[in-house]
Amino acid sequence: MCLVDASVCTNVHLNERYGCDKCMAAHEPHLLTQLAGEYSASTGEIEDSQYHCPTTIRAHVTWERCPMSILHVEDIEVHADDLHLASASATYAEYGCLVVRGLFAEQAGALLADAEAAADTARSLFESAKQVPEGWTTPDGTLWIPAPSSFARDKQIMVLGLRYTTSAAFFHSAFNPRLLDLVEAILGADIELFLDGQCLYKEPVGGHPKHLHQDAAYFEHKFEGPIAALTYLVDTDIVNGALHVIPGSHRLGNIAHINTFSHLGLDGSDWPWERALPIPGRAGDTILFGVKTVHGSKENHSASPRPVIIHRYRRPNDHVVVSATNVAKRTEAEKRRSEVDASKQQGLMVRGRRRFEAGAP
Ligand SMILES: O=C(O)CCC(=O)C(=O)O
Repeated sequence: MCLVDASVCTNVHLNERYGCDKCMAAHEPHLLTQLAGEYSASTGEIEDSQYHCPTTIRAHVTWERCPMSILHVEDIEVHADDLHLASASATYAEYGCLVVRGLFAEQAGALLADAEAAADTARSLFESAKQVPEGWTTPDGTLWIPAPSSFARDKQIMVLGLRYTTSAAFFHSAFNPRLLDLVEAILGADIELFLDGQCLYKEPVGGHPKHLHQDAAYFEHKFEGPIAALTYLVDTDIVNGALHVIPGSHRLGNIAHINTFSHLGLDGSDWPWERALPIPGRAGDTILFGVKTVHGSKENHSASPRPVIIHRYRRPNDHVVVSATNVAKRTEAEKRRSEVDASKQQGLMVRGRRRFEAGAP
């Protein structure tokens, strides 16, 4: 484990760079992950003992490092019609997640119609599914994984072929002004889209679980990484697959993942579902979480599908350094982290401008 020695880094100021002696990386102090103590945004100082190097993968980290996991949804919840940007972004910074009730209440119906049309298309293309390392894909870009034995077919939908390039309603929803105001309060004035939108679709009566995980296992970033804004398109609860989060887990650095049925996930014995906070919600409710915030969702046991859409936003100077969907690919990708060409990763700007500096990648 690569820990930054507090005797060296206490009272480091925001605009200085701190080099970790193990991995030799230079880190902005405010990006070091706290294991204890507080980073004070007002003084720009780190005020306590040990800080974790963000580029190291940590093994044997369990939910017990995360005392904030035992919270109520109300502690991380705000309402879109009564949004106070400063306090909402402070809640997000503290817990690594935020529930915004009603943010897409007006658009949820149109988005659901497009999701269901995309699901019909995917099912109509089922016979042409081709095998890929993650499962199978149909020509519309839907990702399928093995179905439970109770299904009539051997494959189930996991990621639907609903993206910015296939649905105007979906693309348009990425520009939701209240969402972007909130993302701006968290990330700053310049914001780009990361990837082209995602729709996770749990089919009825046994649709897949997504094991607890950090998105950083799939796309680790150079800096703080994207904010995900996941929106329920139907009323969602424990029965049909509510998102679970572990508030405060974003402070634990990159945790080692294992291969699971639904790709990379945390070891269930270290990260039991019981320690995660389920977030029931109405169609149009949105949950924001960071790349290191532990989250996931159980099976859909209801008689109807459970789709969610996800927009991801990041600072334009940020980029992926490690990308993988299983442990073997991750191990290989970690060896090539310094070879990544950030200039090939530019997303569409949704706020502000892309800034170029001489010598910057
Ligand atoms: O479908 C869900 O509820 C979970 C989605 C998720 O965890 C992810 O995309 O990272």
